[in-house]
Amino acid sequence: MKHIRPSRLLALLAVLFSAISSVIGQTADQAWLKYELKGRVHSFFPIAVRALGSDVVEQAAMAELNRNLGLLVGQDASKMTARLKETLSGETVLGTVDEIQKSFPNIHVSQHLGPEDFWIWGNHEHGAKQLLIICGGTSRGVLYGAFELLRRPVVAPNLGLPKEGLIGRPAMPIRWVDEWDNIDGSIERGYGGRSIFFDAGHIRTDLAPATEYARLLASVGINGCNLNNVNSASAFFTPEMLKEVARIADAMRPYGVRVSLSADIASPQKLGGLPTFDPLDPAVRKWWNDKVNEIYSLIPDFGGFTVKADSEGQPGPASYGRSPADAANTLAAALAPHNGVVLYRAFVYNHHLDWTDPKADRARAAYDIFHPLDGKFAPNVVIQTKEGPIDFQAREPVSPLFGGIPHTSQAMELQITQEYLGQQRHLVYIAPMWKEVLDFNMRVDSATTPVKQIVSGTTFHRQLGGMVGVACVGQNGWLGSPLALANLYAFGRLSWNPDLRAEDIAAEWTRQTISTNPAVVRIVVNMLMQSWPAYESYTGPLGLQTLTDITGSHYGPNVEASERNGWGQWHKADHEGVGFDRTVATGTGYVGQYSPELANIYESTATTPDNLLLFFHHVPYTYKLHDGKTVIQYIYDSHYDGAAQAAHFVEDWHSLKGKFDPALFADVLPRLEYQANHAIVWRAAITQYFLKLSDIPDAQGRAGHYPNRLEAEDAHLTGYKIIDVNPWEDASRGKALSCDGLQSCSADFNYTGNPGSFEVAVEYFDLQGGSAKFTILINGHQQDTWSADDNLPSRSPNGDNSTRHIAHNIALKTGDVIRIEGTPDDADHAAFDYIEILVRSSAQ
Ligand code: GCV
Repeated sequence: MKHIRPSRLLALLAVLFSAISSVIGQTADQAWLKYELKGRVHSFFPIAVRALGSDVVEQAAMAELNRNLGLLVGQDASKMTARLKETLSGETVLGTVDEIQKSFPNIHVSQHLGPEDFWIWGNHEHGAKQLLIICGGTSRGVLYGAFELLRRPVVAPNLGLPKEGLIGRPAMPIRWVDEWDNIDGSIERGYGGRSIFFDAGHIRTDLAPATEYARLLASVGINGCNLNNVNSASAFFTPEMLKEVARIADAMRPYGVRVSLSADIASPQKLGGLPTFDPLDPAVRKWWNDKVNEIYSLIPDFGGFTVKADSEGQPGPASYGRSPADAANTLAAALAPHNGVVLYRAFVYNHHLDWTDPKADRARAAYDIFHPLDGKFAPNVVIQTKEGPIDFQAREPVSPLFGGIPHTSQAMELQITQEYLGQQRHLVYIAPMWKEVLDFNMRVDSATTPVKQIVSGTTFHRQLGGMVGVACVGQNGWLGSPLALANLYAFGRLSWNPDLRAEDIAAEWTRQTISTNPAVVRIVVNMLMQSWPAYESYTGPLGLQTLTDITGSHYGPNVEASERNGWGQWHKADHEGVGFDRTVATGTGYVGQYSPELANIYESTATTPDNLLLFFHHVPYTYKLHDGKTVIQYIYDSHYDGAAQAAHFVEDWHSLKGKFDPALFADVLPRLEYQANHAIVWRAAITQYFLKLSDIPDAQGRAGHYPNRLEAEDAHLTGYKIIDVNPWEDASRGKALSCDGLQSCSADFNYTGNPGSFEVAVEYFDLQGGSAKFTILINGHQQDTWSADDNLPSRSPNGDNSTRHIAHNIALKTGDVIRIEGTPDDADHAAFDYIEILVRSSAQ
């Protein structure tokens, strides 16, 4: 961190303390920094905490420790009585290497601390002589050491401090989150409400949540935050806006989080009025130099730029026949004198590919474009590559680019926000996927070269490198769903130490966030660990990608949305078979982008792992996987297994009732119930789609057979019209009912089964643009009523918004009339698909 002027320091201190003391709407305590949780408070360190330096980050570290200690004794440590202090005597001292050495000349301080490293050492004495030191390479190291100390009793309750002290150092220098916030306060792919930074073209007045966010980030070692959407960046570069952005930098600085901005390559033309944005044009270079100088005059520790160019409609150097290296290096030259970096995204591809060309392949793009440029990038350029070659799908192979640019610094980009993974409405803990990628051996030059060592800079001896997580936090509990926060936590922990295990991180997070009760930890960790496999199973298994609506919501099932368009997410399913031939021998040649050992594995169906089979190969439905099961049967089975697993999450959560914060329990339960139901929507859509396409029945007789279902279009209708649902697979038999232009409509079903008490499930479409009302009546008597007021994507009935309401304990006898009455509201036409009469009672 650069030297900061005293006046600025005072301003920063004011920010820090106002953030801590004022009443804050959204706080880091709502995530995992819950010091009041049993098991978090401890007497691990003496309560008299002293920071040797006045640096704002060191002060933040001290404040954090006092916060925890304050809860230890039920009061603020700074307000404790002398007697109490005497009882809990000794001293915890914070400082940089220089500060500690100066104050404690007799203590041998480790000389090898990098700027973000820390050393925690205790003299193992008791009483007044007890001394605990948190020493950092710089004040940021001190801060990370403080958070380590606070986490330790939760993470490693039985471990004391080793005699020689505890050293901590991050595995990689770049540990950033990206926000895709727009200047109007909306967030691209954000599922946690509106921006904590921006609103209506300005920076928010109250930036306390930004400080709290920085605190949360720092607690897991994240040191950078790129604030704005890569798709709408230029508006942030006006002089007025940059002054406002400096306020965000001030708000986050106490926690060592440097801010950076996405840069639009066309800014010199769009904002500067130049006739060109050719990166090699001298006037363009000067514009960038001046702009960067202006930024650093306002934000001396500015991190740098993130660039999306020549991608999905964003302007780029290709307009002038220039390469990404030309563009990146122009920005890098402007940033270099200030120690700023360019994170140039490898997500560059043509989204107007010719789907009729068997050789066209989007997966090839990053490697085809960036591999030839290896070694041509300035030292402060980092190529930021998504973990897979397509776009954060349920499963993809690891991007071959990680092994393809050994002379270039690299960062791995991953998504914390669950764009293609259930958008935070589904529980999907992504750390196991990230771990698979980090541990994946690229076998560069036949050596052991796991991705984690490539992106940390170790393998190819690069100074720079790291991990970037697209977080898209908002005002609604950061990520909009309590359990989704495990992903933000895991991202930070893995970027600090990619050797950690996903299940251990899950346990750490659970203990800090939910409960330290071993039974709770076991069940929650199990749910988290099962969640990605379950999601993959009920969406797109075998490397098919998510099978969602890729041109729209990216949420519900829509198998053909990926086909016959230029976006290149094709899976090439037809009557005979499914999968994309990317082999060298007969396909697009993508396989050849991997090292020879990996290419050999992926080139053959026999050696390709089943879970990626259809990403690399086109095979008949009757092709047998390694365990002898056919591809088509696997598709059926995995969807039934995945949906069963999702139903299990509800039961697991129920089993935890009464064991922790009832508000958290009550918040999460309906989310899991929703997920279990949406998994059924997915299951029905994908299985009936492939059943129809392949014409091969499910050997277990499930796909296409729904014995408990009563189709809405078979009912006796009053007002309701039968409509075609698009895509057809998102509704039972492709049809549903819609109440168009009437005050209310109804559908009557004759019950012909045995008498008893049942659950009646109504599968309806909760459309945007209104809250329709539904009522269930039996023989004219109302049994249940509810509003379709969830916030699900789309205004047309489809798998995005297909959801269900379950009425419990409904007594039925043969001949009863079950009536579903729908009352539309505005654009929500009370559409529904079917009802199901279920014996199972889940009225828990
Ligand atoms: C910011 C996907 C997302 C886009 C995103 C893009 C990217 O295509 O759907 O919203 O744009 O990735 O990473 O640039």
